[in-house]
Amino acid sequence: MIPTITAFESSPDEGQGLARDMRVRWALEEVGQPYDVRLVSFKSMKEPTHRKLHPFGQIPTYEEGDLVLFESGAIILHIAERHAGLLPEDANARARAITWMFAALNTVEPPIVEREQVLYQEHGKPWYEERLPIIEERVRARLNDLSIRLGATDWLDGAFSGGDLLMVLVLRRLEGTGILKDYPNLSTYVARGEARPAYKRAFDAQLAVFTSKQPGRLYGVA
Ligand code: GTB
Repeated sequence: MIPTITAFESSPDEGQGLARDMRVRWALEEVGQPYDVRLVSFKSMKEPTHRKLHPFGQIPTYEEGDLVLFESGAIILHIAERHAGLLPEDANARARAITWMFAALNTVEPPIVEREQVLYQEHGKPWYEERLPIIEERVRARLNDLSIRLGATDWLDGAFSGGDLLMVLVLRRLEGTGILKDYPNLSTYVARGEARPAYKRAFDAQLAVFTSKQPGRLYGVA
């Protein structure tokens, strides 16, 4: 059965793969599962039809027959459990890979998202100048520990897994901030993820949503 996912009709990042449908697209590409995409507007996401799929009125969602899922982490885990390619066979290695999925979402991503929120929503507030460096320090503390753990290895725990998929995309949110370059092995790790053919297919697919809407722009031609 071909699953259907939802994605932004008009993503604020203009197709740079920062919206969370990218996680689902990449996972599906890694396991070789074709998928359909339903694009949703910001308005339609908040309407009852979409809220039946996603209680919080967000993307991504995942529909497969009778099954409807939301939360990108849960969707990746579902895909990884049903297809080879994102979780090891060995039970303990599998549990560790799942642990890294949670670490990406629960430990590394929160300060990164909080930093973005301070930057975009609290700019100009009286506390802004004081608060930003505090949050950046929290981000750096996580990156420092992650960098030490990753060391000189290619992936977090043996072969590439769903944990790496989520971690690479979480770290990508820091691209362009200048923070990641202070952790060379993490920069290389992100580049390694981005070099995977499945990543490229997923990236191109979500970018095509943006480029196809730009008059005079050809897909793949900036
Ligand atoms: N915990 C949920 C999950 O992991 O699935 C979070 C889902 C979520 O935040 N969805 C966002 C959304 O639907 C899109 S990904 N937002 C609309 C709303 O809440 O009304 C977050 C996102 C959006 C855009 C960019 N960007 O343009 O750079 C980056 C990240």
